[in-house]
Amino acid sequence: MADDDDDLILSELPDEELVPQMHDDLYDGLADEIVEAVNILLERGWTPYDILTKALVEGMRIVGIDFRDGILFVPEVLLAANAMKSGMGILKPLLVETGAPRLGKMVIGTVKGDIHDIGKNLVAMMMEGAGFEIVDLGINNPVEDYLEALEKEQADILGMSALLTTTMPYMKVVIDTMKEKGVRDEYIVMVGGAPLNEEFGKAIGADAYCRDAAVAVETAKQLIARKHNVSAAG
Ligand code: B1M
Repeated sequence: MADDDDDLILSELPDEELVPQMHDDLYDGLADEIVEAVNILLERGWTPYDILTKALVEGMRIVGIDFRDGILFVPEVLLAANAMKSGMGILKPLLVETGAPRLGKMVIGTVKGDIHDIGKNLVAMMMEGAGFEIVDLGINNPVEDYLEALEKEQADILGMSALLTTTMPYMKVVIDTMKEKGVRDEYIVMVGGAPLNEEFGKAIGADAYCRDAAVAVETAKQLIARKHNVSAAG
């Protein structure tokens, strides 16, 4: 945001100044600075989750407000997204534990017509860290891609992400198609994305709406446990 930041030495800033500086650097799409600051916070003993939520996700929230208000435009937001991804790249191996017993398998992807993937990537990352196996279909997925992957991967969970009010209704298309093909009850369906809410999740017939990545992990654990209990009882 400011030009007089050129001679700023990030490592000399205390946490309470470094974090707002990261929000500014994310806003300005400065990937190298974000990488440097993430490493500084890690060295200072911050948990990867706190860095993710307090520095990166919060910074992106601010970007979103100015994007909405017409202060930032697509090219600038793409740079911010790129900087966010650079930071997430460092945190990913730290969030994704190895050797944990697999809790279940999730196919996840952003729906047709929608290319937003940061939130979906975060959910995938956190789910993997919690012990789920993830098959990430990326962005812009038609119903056929979801159905094919669910069957091929023998997945337990379908996760769908949508960030646009114009693409979120496509989630219902996917769920309705699953019903038509008689496979809806074979899978847990979880949905998320900024414009969704609990009510929408219920209305389209999803098993759960997840407000954020942490909620997605907790919800998945609960629904998987319930599914296993039901199959054991049956
Ligand atoms: Co777009 N965009 N964008 N954008 N963009 C929004 C979504 C918008 C709200 C901005 C605004 O106006 N304030 C607005 C949508 C308005 C609406 O529909 N009502 C918007 C628009 C309009 C557009 C375009 C149409 C702009 C244009 O071209 N004129 C265009 C559409 C392109 C398309 O998809 N067809 C567009 C393009 C882009 C960029 C490409 C520039 C870029 C995306 C880059 C990328 O993703 N690789 C972009 C970005 C970055 C945003 C904002 C600023 C940030 C989104 C983000 O990454 N948030 C966004 C504003 C905002 O949301 N504040 C905006 C951070 C992320 C961590 O949060 O994705 O919500 P989120 O994910 C959370 C939860 O929602 C949840 O957990 C995540 C982690 O906690 N969650 C799930 C998400 N998915 C889940 C799936 C689950 C569970 C939980 O499954 C189980």
